Amino acid sequence: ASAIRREDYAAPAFWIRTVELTFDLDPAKTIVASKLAIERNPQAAPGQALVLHGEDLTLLRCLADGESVSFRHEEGLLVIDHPPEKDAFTLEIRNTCAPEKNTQLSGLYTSTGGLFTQCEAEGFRRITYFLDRPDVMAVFSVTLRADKAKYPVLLSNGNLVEQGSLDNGRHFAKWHDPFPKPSYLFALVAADLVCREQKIVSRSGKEHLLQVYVRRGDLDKTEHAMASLIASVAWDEARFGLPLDLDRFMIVAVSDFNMGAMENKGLNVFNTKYVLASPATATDGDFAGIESVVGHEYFHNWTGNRITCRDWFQLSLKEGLTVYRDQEFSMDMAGSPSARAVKRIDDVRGLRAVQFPEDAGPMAHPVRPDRYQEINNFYTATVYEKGAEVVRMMATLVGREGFRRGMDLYFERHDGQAVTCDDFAQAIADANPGSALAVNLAQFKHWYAQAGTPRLTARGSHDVTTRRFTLTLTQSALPSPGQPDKQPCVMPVVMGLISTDGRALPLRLAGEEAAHGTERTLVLTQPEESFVFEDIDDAPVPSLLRGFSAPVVLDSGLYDGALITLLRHDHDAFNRWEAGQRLALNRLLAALPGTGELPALDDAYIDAMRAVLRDPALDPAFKELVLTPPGEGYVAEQCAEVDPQRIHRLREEMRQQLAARLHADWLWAWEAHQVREGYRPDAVQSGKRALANLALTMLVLDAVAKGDPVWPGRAYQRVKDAGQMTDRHAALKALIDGHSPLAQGALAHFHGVAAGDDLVLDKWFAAQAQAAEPLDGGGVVLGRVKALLKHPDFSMKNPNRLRSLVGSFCRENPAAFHRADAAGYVFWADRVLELDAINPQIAARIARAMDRWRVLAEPYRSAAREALARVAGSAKLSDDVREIVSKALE
Ligand code: BAL
Ligand code: ZN
Repeated sequence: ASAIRREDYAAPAFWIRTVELTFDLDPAKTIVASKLAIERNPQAAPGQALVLHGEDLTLLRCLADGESVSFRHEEGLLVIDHPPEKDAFTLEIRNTCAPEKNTQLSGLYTSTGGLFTQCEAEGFRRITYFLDRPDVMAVFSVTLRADKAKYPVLLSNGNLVEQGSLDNGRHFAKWHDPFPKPSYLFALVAADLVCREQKIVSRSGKEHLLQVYVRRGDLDKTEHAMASLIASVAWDEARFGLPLDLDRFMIVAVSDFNMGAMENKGLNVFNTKYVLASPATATDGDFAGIESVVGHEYFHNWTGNRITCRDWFQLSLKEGLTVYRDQEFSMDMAGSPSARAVKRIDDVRGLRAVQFPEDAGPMAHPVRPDRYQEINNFYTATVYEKGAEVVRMMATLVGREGFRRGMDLYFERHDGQAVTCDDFAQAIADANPGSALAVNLAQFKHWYAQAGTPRLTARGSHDVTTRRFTLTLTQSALPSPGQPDKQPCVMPVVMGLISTDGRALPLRLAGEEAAHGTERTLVLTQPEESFVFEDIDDAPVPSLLRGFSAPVVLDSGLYDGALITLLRHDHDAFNRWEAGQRLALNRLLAALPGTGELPALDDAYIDAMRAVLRDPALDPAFKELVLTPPGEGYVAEQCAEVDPQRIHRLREEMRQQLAARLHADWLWAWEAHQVREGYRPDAVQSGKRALANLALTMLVLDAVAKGDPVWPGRAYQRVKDAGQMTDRHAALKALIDGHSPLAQGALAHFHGVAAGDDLVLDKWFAAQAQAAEPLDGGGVVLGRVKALLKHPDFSMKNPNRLRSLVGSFCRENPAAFHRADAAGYVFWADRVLELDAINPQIAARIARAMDRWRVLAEPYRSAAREALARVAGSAKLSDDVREIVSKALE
C-alpha cells in the first residue's frame, strides 16, 4: 500500500449526521442494517462520489432515499459515483460480517463465547460501510438483537433506551449516545457477563451509574478497577473541572484484545490485564497499571472523545495529552513527594527503554507523523510517551495554573470538534500570553514535527574572583529518516546549583537584583546559550533537567565526585536517581570495550550505594530504583556498536558484585522491609515490597554463586507460602534469574497455583521467556521458549499469551534473543510470518524487535539482516508487517 500523507488531508465530501444501526448478532454471520443521514459538505468540491470504507464485508443492499443506487467496489471501498444530487439524503445499507473468522481482533469478533468490538483506528469499516475517519462525527442509535441465553448482556455506547424479549429465545436492547462521535469510538458487547456497579454523585450533585463487566467468577477481582474509576471521575473534576457527562459509564473486560484498553464513549472495552486484580493474582505493578489505564481511558472521555482528532496524524493530540493526564493522576494518587518522584522515574525509565530506541531507529517519526502506510503501526511510544513529554514541557513553561487556563480555553474553543495538535498548542499559548511558550510557540512546535532525541550538553565554569558560575548549554540533534537537518528546540531546563557540601544555592542570574529561589527553569531556545549565576563562592555542582524537564539525552560532563554529591544531596529525587544510574552506567561503559570481566567495583561507588540503601530519610521504593543498575537495553543505546552478550555479562557481573559486597545490607533490607499488615497496593507498602524483593533477589544471586542453599530455599518457600502475588512472583523470578536449581520446582508450583487463571499463566510464561541467560554455557532460554510454544496453555491467537512468551523473549531478553548462531532471529522470523496470517497488528509489534539491528556488532548484524530479508521476501505479508520490515531494511 502507498503511504498516506498528512499534507494530503482534505475535509470529507460528505458528513454523516446520524446513524441507526441494527445488529442481528451471530458469531458465524452477523447482519448489520445501517441507516445514515448524509449531508454534502458545502465546502467540498461539487460532483464528488460518495466513497465509503468497507473491509471483509458482504454487501446485501444499498438504497439512497429508499431507491436502489448503483455502486462499485474498489479495494477496501464502496463507491457510489452518483449519489442523490441533494444537500441531504438517507443511505440504507445491509451487510454481513463473520465475527468468528475475525482473528485480527479488529472490528466485531468473538472471545470466550462473547461478541466484542475494537474500532480504533480503522475497525468500524470491518463491521459496516462507513466514512470511517475521525473527522466524521455522528449521533449513533444502536439496536442489538441476539440469543438471550448465550448473550444475556447487550451493551453499546450511551444510554439504554429500551430492552425486551423477541421470538425464538432472542432479545434486544436499544442504545442511544447523545454525543456525536467518530466511528472509531463505537462499541458493542454481547456476552454472558456479570457486573460490579456503583452509583456516585458528582460535584454538581448529578448521579451516575458506574459498571465493571467481567466473566462469571471474576467479580471478586473488580474492586480495584472500580475504585480506580471512582477516583478518576473525582480527579478529573477536581483538577481540570471536567465532569462525567453520561448517566452511565461502563467498563467491559475481554481476554482477547490487541491493546491495553479502548476509550469507546461510555463503553470502555478493556484487556482483562487492566481490570482483574486480587492480591492473590496481581502484583503491585499490576494494581498500579490498572489504576493508570482506568484513568487513561476515563480521561479520554474529554481528551479524545469530546474533542477528537481531525485525522490520524493528530493521534498525539489525544494520546500524548491523555498519557500526561494519567501520569499526573497516578502521581496525585501516589501522595507523598517521594512517591511522586518514584512514579516519574518509572515513567522516564519506560520512555528511555522504548521511545529513545524508537527515535534512533528506522521507525523514528515525529510526535505528529507526516506519513504512514498502516496507522496501527503508529500507536507508538513516540506518539504516546514522547507526546506526553511535549505536553509536560508546555505545562512547565506556563505553570500549573497556566496549563489549567489553557485546557479551559481548549475546551471552550473546540468542544465537540475534531481538531489538530496545532489547535491544542495554540490554546495553551493563547491562554498564557507573554509566557515562554507563547513567545516561542512556532519554535516550540518543532517538538511535534521533528523526530529524534535531541542531545543537551552542559558545561560549567567557575570564576573565584568574580564569584560567577557560567553554565553553557548546547543542543544538537542527529538526522533521522527523511529529516537530515534539525532546528533547535525550545527546552525547559529545570535546574539548581548545589554546593559540594550539599547546600542548595540561591540563584541570581546576571542582571537580576536578587536571587529567585534555589530552583529555576532556564528556557533554551538557541543552539548554544550561556547563563551566568552571581554570588557563587565555590565551584558548584549543577543539577540539571530536574524531574526530566525535557525528553533529551543529557551530557552533564560530571565526573564521579559531582555525581556522588548529587546522589547524596540533590533536592530533586529524580536527579539523585539519575546520578546513581550514571555512576553505574559509567562503570559498565568503561568495561565494555574489553573482553574480560567487570573490574571490581570501587569503594566510592559501593559506599554511595550502601549510603542510599541505609539512609533512613529515603523511601524504600526510591532505594530500589537507585540500587537497580540501568537495563541492558538502555546500556545498548549508549553504544555505537552493540554486543548484547557482552552487555549482559557485564551487567550480571555488576549485580553479582552488588549482591556480594552489600550482603549485610541486603540482609538488613530484607528484614527491615517485611510488610506484616494486610495487603494494600499503595505506594508505601509496594515500596517496601519492592526493596525487600530486590534484597531477596540479591541474596539468592549471591547464595547460588557460593553454593549456599539457605536463601534459594527461602525463596522457594515464598513461592509456596506467599499470601499475595507480588512476593510469590518476585521469589519465582529471583530463583529463575539467580539460576537456582530450585527454579524448576518453583515454576511447577507456580503453574499449579495459577489454576488456569489466564493472567497468572501469562506471568508464568513471561518469567521463563525473560529469564536471565546463565553466563557460563548460556543459550538455554530459547530452547525453553520453543518448548513452551507447544505447551497446552499456549496459544498464538491470544495476544496476551503471545506477548508474554514470544514478545517477552524477542523484545525484553536481548542476551537470549541475540545469539551468535542466529537461532533467535530464525525463531523471530518464523513467528512473525506465522502470526501475520492470524493477527497482523500483533505480528507487526513483534516484528519491531529488530528495529535496532543496524547498530549490532557482527555476527549479529548480518544474521539479523538475513532474517529481515526473509520476512520481507514473503509473498503474503500484511501492510502492517511490510511497513516495519521494509523500513528496517531501507
Ligand atoms: N486509543 C487506544 C487506546 C488508548 O490509547 O487508550
Ligand atoms: Zn489512549
